[in-house]
Amino acid sequence: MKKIGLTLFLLASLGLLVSSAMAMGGAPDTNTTNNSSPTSDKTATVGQAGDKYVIDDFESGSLRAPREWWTFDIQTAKAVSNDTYTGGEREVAGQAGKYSLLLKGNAKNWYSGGCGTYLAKENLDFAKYNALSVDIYGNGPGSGTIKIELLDDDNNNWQVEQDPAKSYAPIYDDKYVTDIRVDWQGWKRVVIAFDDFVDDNPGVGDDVFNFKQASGSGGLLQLQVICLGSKGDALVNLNLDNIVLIVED
Ligand SMILES: [Ca+2]
Ligand SMILES: [Ca+2]
Ligand SMILES: [Ca+2]
Repeated sequence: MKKIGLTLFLLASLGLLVSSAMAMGGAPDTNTTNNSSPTSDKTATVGQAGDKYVIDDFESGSLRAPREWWTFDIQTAKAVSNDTYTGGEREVAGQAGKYSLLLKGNAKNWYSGGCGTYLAKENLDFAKYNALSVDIYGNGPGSGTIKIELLDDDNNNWQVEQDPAKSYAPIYDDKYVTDIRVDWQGWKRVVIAFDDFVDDNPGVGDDVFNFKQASGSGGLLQLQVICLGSKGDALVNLNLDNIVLIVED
């Protein structure tokens, strides 16, 4: 299994090589019309909300504002109406609001592309959070696997420098990853403690979670989501919503 995982990762990295030139291009702003959502009372939230930090709930219906996402390689990455995404855990479905992020596309050599966003802002410290919560709508077995990446700033410049010769791997900063295999139908909330993320580049960065803004470091800089097929050429088809940094007991 280890070998398969490694191969998967290498293939995914290979795909990133092709992708990264476009990675900062931002998402196509696609029209999504929706006038009759049953949960239309929900208002858009991005940012601090009580003891949570909402990275995005997609209620603006846009990947450009208030939060800007870049997308790469994936055939479809856009905010879509939740009208047809209603099943699964009742509480989670009830909190999905009007829109979620659809990630859909055929994998090539397992890799199907993805999206990312820059999180760091002056005087916004993520150090108190210890887990990531994300609501995921699956379409049953084989919906795909998402690799969530968190990158911190170890050389104090508020940027992630990448090496084009090494699949755009970070040169100075840590990358922490976790994989979520989506094989369920409907909405489900997945909570991953930061402790369960794995350092993807031991020896690069300082190999410590430095999500705090300190000594010139921007702390936690960015989040990326990479989509992988359940088979080498499988269709990835899932939705993300309510991507939130939380404090877990
Ligand atoms: Ca939503
Ligand atoms: Ca840096
Ligand atoms: Ca670090």
